[in-house]
Amino acid sequence: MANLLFFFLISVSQFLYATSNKSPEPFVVYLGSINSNKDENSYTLQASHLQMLSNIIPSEEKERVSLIHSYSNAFKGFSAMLTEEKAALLSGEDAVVSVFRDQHLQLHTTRSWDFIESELGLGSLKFHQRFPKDVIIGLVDTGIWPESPSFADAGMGEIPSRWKGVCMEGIDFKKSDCNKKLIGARYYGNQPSSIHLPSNGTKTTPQGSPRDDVGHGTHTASTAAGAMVLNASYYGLAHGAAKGGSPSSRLAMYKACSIGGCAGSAVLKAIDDAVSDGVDIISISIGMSSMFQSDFLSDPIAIGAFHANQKGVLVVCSGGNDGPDPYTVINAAPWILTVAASSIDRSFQSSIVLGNGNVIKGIGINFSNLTHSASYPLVFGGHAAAQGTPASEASNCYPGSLDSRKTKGKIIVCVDNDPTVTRKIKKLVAQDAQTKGLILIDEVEKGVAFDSGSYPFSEVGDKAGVQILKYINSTKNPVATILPTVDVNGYKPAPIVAYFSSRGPGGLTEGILKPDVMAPGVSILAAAIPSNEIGAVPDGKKPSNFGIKSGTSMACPHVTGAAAFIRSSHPRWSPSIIRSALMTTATAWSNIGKPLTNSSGANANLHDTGAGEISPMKALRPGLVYETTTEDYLYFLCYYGYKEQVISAMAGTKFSCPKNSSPELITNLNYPSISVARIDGTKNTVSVTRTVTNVGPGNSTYSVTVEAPSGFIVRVSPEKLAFSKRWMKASYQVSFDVKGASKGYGFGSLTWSDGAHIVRSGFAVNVL
Ligand SMILES: *[C@@H]1O[C@H](CO)[C@@H](O)[C@H](O)[C@H]1NC(C)=O
Ligand SMILES: *[C@@H]1O[C@H](CO)[C@@H](O)[C@H](O)[C@H]1NC(C)=O
Ligand SMILES: *[C@@H]1O[C@H](CO)[C@@H](O)[C@H](O)[C@H]1NC(C)=O
Ligand SMILES: *[C@@H]1O[C@H](CO)[C@@H](O)[C@H](O)[C@H]1NC(C)=O
Ligand SMILES: *[C@@H]1O[C@H](CO)[C@@H](O)[C@H](O)[C@H]1NC(C)=O
Ligand SMILES: *[C@@H]1O[C@H](CO)[C@@H](O)[C@H](O)[C@H]1NC(C)=O
Ligand SMILES: CC(=O)N[C@H]1CO[C@H](CO)[C@@H](O)[C@@H]1O
Repeated sequence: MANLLFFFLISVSQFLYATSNKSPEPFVVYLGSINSNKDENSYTLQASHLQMLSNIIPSEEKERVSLIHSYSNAFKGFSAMLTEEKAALLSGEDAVVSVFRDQHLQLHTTRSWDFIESELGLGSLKFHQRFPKDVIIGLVDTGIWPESPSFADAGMGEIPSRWKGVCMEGIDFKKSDCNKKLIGARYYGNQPSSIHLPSNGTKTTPQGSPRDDVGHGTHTASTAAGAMVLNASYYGLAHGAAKGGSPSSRLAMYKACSIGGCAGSAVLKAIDDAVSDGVDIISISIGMSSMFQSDFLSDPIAIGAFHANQKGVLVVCSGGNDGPDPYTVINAAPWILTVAASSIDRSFQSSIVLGNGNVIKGIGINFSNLTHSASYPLVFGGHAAAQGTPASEASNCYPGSLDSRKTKGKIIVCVDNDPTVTRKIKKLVAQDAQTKGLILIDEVEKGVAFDSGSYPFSEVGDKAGVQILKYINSTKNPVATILPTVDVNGYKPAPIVAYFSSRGPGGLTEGILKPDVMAPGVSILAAAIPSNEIGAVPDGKKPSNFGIKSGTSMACPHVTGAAAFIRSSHPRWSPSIIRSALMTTATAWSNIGKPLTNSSGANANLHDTGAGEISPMKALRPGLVYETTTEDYLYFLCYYGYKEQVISAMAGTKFSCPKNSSPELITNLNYPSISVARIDGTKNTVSVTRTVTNVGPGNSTYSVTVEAPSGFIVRVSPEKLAFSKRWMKASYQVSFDVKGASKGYGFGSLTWSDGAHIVRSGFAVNVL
């Protein structure tokens, strides 16, 4: 089904291309690495980009206007308005690696899940600020609200001299809005107004300012590195000290996105600038839809991240919100740290008291003024249909389906059979029908608390839903009330995989196990822009400085913060060492000591969780790490099937692929996890090589244990690895014998330990 839809959309879009090839559209022309031997710099490169354009477009004047961005810092290329025909001409040139349509990327938080609350996952860990090393985090996002207390710079030292970034002024944004915490801010002109938007944005974005008018960038930035703010809460909920994962780190905001999303060409420019400004880590909570996954060479985030990585900059990305179907994870290139989202151990309960005395634990955030003592008539939406409307629509709280004479002053119960009508819309429909409150029955979404502002709301699962409907059936005058929201800490089990979190395997290659790790992404409290939405601010209160949001967008900056924390203590560690440390120390267990589960309570697998929930403290001392070099990634590109000429352009130097390059070899990339894309029935075994580097005590001996799925015989050779000094490397082989295994993916892990360190690698093996 998913595949059919995929092909259908591809052919529709091809049809659209065919009909619109006459008018110019934004394209990205990617030219590979900068060759410093050839005296390539910003000036010479921009001139050569214009030259390339003028060679194919006759008029001098026109091409100047049509150049949108010139990329000349971390890699080279440009974006420009081109017709399909000119784009095809350019892609035939020797110097050109790839030419692709500028794409529309999405923010990885969804409006329908909007705000929710909780203490910051990492903020709750007691991070010490004793590590002096400055780490600079760059975020490619919707901008920043500099007045937020999370971006105060009290106690921060001088800005490191290696910083070359700027604080751009713009509408409602002054140089003085930057400080020693927020050290840089840039914005990019071509927000995707020229690109087709999926829907009509509700707000107009002032163009030309680093200021955040969406709230996404402010939230992610404060999650990664917000200063400690005492007494933070969302109108009293989730009260406590809020701070980012690495409160001592600096922030630089690269605003390439607005409420409608981001232009890929602007995201590329943002990465190009961030690398040359001197950031250490780039955090990107955006991406393309999993329906339109592009090849690595036409994916702006993959291209930008490749070159950032080449320059020693770690790129952390959200994996997307298109779960729980498989093959939905994006930003899954092997040089990216890809993040899945989990719940945390906090829940927002908004209990429902039925007239028969039963109390049902619902989930929701409300700031209503209903009182404990009074109760209100209860009505099922399906029993309150407007004339001529099917009960099935009314039971779903569809727009226009309710008869307000039957609902006025009552609490209404609706089901959620149709994901196209969001909770926000159902709430508006119920409010419009003059109801007192809404009880929504939704097994899947109930795990992600919905913020209904000042309107009473609670959400329950199927079981509790049946109980409520039975009660309504059982009596002539059913009544109920919705009790105040309370935040429940120590909620168990936690973490669990968020239902929306995108799942592996990756659509482009199954030879790399993705996502990499999981981090909190449900009901996250972090800095917000002041809300001007009607009904969002409780009566008599000032708009909150904090807000609650959900999405892999929120999970990504938790990992960014954790990575900054590790880097501040190990300034020499490369991006791949930091990733390995976070992966091999991640936990696969919940707070009840059981394996991680998904939101329906079934055991989660590695395509849901990656290596598991990050444990930043343990990641400081991983013992052994799997290093992956730029050269390894170039081999990956060979195995994936690109031409040597293309790979050489990306490398910035002549690169030769092995003769026998084939996709099966991707499994041998020295990654901290293992994925075997296919073992066919005739071969039965496959052997994989890995090399570990000792970053722990010099003199240590590790031995291996394996957890294998039934029917698998997994052998590791050698079974012991002895190290006599730090940075010493050792290799081992794993063989998977699947003669007795059932078809499909089997999951397991192998763990090296010296008694003090536990170095765990998950494996996924697909038996055909
Ligand atoms: C978007 O909204 C604007 C103004 O509200 C309107 O002129 C335009 O036609 C709308 N576009 C689409 C695609 O609906
Ligand atoms: C926190 O807020 C409470 C009431 O909102 C107030 O009484 C208290 O003094 C505040 N504490 C700090 C440290 O600001
Ligand atoms: C709650 O507030 C609304 C207006 O915000 C008011 O119309 C209503 O009467 C109030 N209800 C109670 C029970 O106080
Ligand atoms: C409630 O009663 C209706 C018929 O009156 C029936 O169709 C429905 O299944 C009942 N619901 C429950 C939950 O018992
Ligand atoms: C949880 O996992 C089970 C077993 O794999 C699956 O049937 C179910 O659909 C999953 N639920 C979600 C929400 O992913
Ligand atoms: C390393 O460990 C071995 C065995 O525990 C011990 O014999 C040896 O002296 C140690 N070497 C160093 C340099 O600590
Ligand atoms: C119905 C009701 O009592 N509303 C509650 C909504 O949540 C706030 C915050 O917890 C409570 O103060 C209200 O009483």
